[in-house]
Amino acid sequence: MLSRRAFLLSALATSTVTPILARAQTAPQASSGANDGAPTVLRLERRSIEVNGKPATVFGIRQPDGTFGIRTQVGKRFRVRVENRIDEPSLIHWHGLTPPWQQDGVPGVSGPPIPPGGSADYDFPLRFGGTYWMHSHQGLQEQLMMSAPLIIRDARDRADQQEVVVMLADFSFKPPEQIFEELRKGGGMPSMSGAAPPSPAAAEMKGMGQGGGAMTPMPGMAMGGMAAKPDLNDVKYDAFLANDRTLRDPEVVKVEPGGRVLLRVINSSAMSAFHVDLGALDGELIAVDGFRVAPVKARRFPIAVAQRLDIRLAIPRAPAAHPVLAVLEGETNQTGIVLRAGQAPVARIPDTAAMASPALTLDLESRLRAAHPLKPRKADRVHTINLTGSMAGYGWSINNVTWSKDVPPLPVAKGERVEMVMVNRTPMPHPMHLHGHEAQVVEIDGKRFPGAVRDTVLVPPGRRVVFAFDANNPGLWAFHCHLLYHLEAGMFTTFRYV
Ligand SMILES: [Cu+2]
Repeated sequence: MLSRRAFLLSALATSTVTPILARAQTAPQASSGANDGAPTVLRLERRSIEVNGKPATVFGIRQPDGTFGIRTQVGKRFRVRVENRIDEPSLIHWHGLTPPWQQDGVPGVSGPPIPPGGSADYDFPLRFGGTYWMHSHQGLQEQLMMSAPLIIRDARDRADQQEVVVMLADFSFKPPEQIFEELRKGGGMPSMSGAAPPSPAAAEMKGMGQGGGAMTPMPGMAMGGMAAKPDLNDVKYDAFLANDRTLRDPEVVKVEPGGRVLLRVINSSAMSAFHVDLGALDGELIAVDGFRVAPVKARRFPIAVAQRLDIRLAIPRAPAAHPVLAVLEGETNQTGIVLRAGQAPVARIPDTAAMASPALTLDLESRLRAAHPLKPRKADRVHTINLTGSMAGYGWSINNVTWSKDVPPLPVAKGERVEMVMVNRTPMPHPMHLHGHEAQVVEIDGKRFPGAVRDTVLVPPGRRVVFAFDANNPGLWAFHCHLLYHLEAGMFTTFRYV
């Protein structure tokens, strides 16, 4: 046994054939006649875990045999039936995939949520492989771990390479609704959300952006007359989990001395960014958000909320325990797993690091180069996306507009090369997530370069980052900050084309 969370190669292709039950949110064209077995069933359930010795009830997305999420193969169809076995509506988003828009899993945008006891069917081709994940886009369910890995194997996966999935999460014993309520109340200052003009502080941030490249916000460092610290970690969590566990009782994965490991790190946290710390091991980053990059060697890698890192490791021949840690940005809290090569003792690892991890920067992002970039092309359409809002009243918005169903979608036309120019006018970093398209980072602070193809990019305070994509998947799509409580507060918008 690799671990209790290890993926079992599930019976994806069974001999039983069941008809696809059409549902409103299943695109008619998706129901092809292709007959490669029954759909994989994913059940949305409540489950119990133990966090530092205390019981907790969270959600889970599991197959009937207990497998968390899905591991499948590129080129196959994504044929899935989601069964809602919790007592509230839910809907699952296939984070990073490019399904027909009705199957994207965003309630109120892609379709209605699945009622308790109901189910929904999905069927679309898997055009590319990599490390993805799935999570509820309904309310605050993601905070309660309504999420799971979604691994699509491809030619990168080698027979002589052991796959290890590390799913990071932030955990609180407080109900998410209470967390949000407390953020909203925080200090009782008036709300800055809605159509309020940019605050002087925001204007100041803009000025700061000019020197932003050289000015890495560090904990405790004064930032242009703003608060002494950048705003990191709005929520004080009780624990940080790696595959459901803390470092008091970490997952220990047996690996081959001298063997190769492919680490698939998924940051499924609601609000927390980390630096992945490989200790004495040299890692080779080969993909971000599922897409290949020119390999980057390092022992520490930043990972923002919702991002993924594929890291190749060569395990030394000598028996040893190799912790793979994730240190919370701006703090010392850490979580992780242990790779155990041979009969090595596994020492207790403290759940705080000796030194605080710095705030995430764009240093790595600016070095990443897509292995398969978009074709160079002039943008046909440019949307400026000012990230706006403030901690006061916990109002977060895009272009000073707080999301509601009445906000018109951004216009896009089919076939266009679109650029989203994201400018952060707040003192908080925002991991921005674009749905349904292969997006590429093509500019940071005015410098053009063929950066990573990815679905989620961090925009730190005062910085400007440009996402380019080809409008090749018509529909109504979400585009938002992936910090759960920012999203809930209204840092969300849509774009549409036919
Ligand atoms: Cu945000």
